[in-house]
Amino acid sequence: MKNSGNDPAVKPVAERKQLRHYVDGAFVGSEVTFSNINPVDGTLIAEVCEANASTVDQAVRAAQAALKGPWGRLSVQERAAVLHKVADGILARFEEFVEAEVADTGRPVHQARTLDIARAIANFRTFADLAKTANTDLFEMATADGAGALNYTVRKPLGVIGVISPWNLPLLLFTWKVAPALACGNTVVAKPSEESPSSATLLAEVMHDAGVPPGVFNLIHGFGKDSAGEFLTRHPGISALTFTGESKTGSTIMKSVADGVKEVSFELGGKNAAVVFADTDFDAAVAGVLRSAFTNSGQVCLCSERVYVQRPIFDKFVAALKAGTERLKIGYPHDDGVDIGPLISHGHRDKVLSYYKLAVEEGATVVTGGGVPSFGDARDAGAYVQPTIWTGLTDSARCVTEEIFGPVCHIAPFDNEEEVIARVNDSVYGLACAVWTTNLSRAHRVSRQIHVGLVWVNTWYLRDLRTPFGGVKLSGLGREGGRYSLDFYSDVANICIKL
Ligand code: NAD
Ligand code: 6OD
Repeated sequence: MKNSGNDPAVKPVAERKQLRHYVDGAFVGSEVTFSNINPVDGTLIAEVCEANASTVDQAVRAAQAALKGPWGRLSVQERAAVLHKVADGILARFEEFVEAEVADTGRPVHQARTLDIARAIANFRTFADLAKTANTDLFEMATADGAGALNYTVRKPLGVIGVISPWNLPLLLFTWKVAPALACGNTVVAKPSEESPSSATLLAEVMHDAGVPPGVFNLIHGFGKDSAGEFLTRHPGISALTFTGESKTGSTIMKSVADGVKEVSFELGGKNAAVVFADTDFDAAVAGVLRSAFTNSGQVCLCSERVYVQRPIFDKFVAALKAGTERLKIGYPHDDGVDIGPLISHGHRDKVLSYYKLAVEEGATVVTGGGVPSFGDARDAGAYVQPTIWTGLTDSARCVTEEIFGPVCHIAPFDNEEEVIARVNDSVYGLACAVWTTNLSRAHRVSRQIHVGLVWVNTWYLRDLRTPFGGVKLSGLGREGGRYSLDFYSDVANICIKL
């Protein structure tokens, strides 16, 4: 919700917590702000400044200038040392980051500690070390005069990188792009989601204290269309745009950057499958699918919304997943043992609930869930939904083909490998798949035939940051992770020396 600076319905600006932009080494405000709402109980967390075109322009110009300043003269070892200082800075303020992430999203504190903030630190350390130790190619070639030539590649910074990130894993996904961009010597103008601006603002403080030179990291807040996101994607001063979010936003951004022929890296939506073969370790598969369907209230792009279970164990699997789902604890982020928090917002809850309704209209059997939990306390003003399982839908049902991004999965039976591979691949998306089997040959055979960027066998969301990450079809463009990130965030040039 946007507020004008003089709106009488809200407290005077001076009395409200305000999240500001960070541009050219200084925190700056805006006249127009919007409200950051806690999805646990609907309370106001802060007012967030919304960057206009002029603020975005200042940020991009500061980033361009910083390329020519001290940052541009640092060796990769010196840059890596600065990024380790940033990681140290997050570690030093670990619990503040946890609380910021929890306030914006309502996720369980345990998850914020073990996944979100821990991964933000790992992102800085990993890409600092990778950049420092990366090699480049060398090709010796023969020439007609017999003297030969040497070709070697060098990686140079691309320039100013525009980073736009979503709300579902706010700091994890923000730093997943900011860290390698900086490690490669670029400067950055980054926009977190309007739904989760707090941890990125803390990161700006950490960058400042770690001695990142002014203009190297710039943070702008705001929305997408007609706001900071669009102003950034349309700005001629950026060299590349890296984006995580919905597929349709990716498509809009692609059009925005097309005139300038900017490089893009897109991590987009998914409608991921889990495939459970009858030979699986049954308990492990149930626990695994419980995790892959409901982690972060199903708001992970990698979550399994389509579960295919081989017919001999179908009924037993549905019953076990139902029992596991009904044991999940829905609650306050700080409750002991809480598994499920709210969705990010009431707007997103409306979308998820519209699919809960649609599933019934499409003929689903609701195995469990399907509604809104009632607490009898402040959480009733929050954005909670019940974790939900459906069976009985056809493969063409909208609830089986469209990304819902909530704590929900549909379980369908299958008979053989060939059939299930075809059904998994029959999707406009191609991000991730989890395969559950104890047959090693089958694991290899099936994994290669699934048309996605990421296959997990007997596990889910197990990450080695050196590996390529990304999707095919509507799920994305390009790969990041390890040397794939170094390649994207660098201008790779060949130098040919005639000997
Ligand atoms: P979203 O696309 O609505 O927003 C993402 C970001 O883009 C936000 O910062 C938003 O302000 C900005 N934005 C929106 N419209 C824009 C425009 N026209 N120009 C420039 N910026 C614009 O996505 P979301 O709702 O924040 O995130 C959920 C989606 O992200 C889901 O579809 C999920 O699958 C996807 N996702 C994908 C991955 C992946 O790795 N593939 C990871 C996380 C999330
Ligand atoms: O773990 C990662 O590096 C990553 N990009 C995760 C994306 C999760 C989607 O919600």
